[in-house]
Amino acid sequence: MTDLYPSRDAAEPQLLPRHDPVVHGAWSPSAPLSQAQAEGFDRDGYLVLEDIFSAEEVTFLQRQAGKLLADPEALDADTVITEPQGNEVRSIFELHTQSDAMARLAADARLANVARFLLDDEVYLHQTRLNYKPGFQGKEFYWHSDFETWHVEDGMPRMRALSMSVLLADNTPHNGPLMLIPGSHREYLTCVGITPDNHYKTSLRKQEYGVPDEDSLAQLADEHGIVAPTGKAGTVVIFDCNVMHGSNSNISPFPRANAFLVYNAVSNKLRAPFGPVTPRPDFIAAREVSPIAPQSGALMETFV
Ligand SMILES: O=C(O)CCC(=O)C(=O)O
Repeated sequence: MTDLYPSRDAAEPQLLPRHDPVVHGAWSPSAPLSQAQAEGFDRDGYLVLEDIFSAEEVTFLQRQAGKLLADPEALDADTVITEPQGNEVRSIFELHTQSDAMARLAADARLANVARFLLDDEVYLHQTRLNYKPGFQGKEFYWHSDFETWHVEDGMPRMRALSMSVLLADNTPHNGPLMLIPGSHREYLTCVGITPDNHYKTSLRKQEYGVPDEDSLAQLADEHGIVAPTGKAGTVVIFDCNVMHGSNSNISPFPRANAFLVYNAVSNKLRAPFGPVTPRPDFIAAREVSPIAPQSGALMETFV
């Protein structure tokens, strides 16, 4: 099989063309997004949805996230990642298998139907995680394209996946909100450096391979600028699998907690990794495909 998106196999980085659509579905008035929203996602590689959850639902989600963070020892130890220089929780993976409420969130029709439309397929969860940036201590996530890693390390064949970041705390300009380079999703920036086996053990704390080079990042940022969508808790930031993104550390006193739900098209399920590595474990990259059946109604309804 020809690899349309080779990376980490050459001495110099390259900006290669994207071979896949961004919006896979054809828009019609029955689509779960307006035409302007669909066009905006296509153009920019991200989209912000505000006020889709009620205040009660947001409080419910915040309580659920609080429970996970309050007792990480109750979770599968592999799924809890601490900060590079410390013991603070940085990420909790497999939210949807460790919290029924988070599974319900990921299956919610307000999110899952948008993913199904944008990817024009049934969808399943490739990865879910809670990224927590405690006040003063939360560290950055360096610039990257998710797809580059998912392709090389996990074997995701095509660009037919997206992430939804559900803000579980207000994201302000000060507490390390997600930053994106709008339009960068149209090119594929290859990275330099052979990936060591079991790279994930260190990369989840601090990425050292699959890291874009500074000259190319500067070129992309010069061309497209950088945005950092902010919003109150409950806001959802949807972003394409290949958009360049990252975030700064949080030296403000205000914690930032965002749930990331990664939806992949069922037809784009993982194969053997494209890089010379053993596949990453299932809690980071699901190999079993369980198509989501979208659920309607308030998030808490299932739990009363
Ligand atoms: O939490 C963030 O700000 C960025 C996270 C991210 O880029 C990722 O999880 O891939």
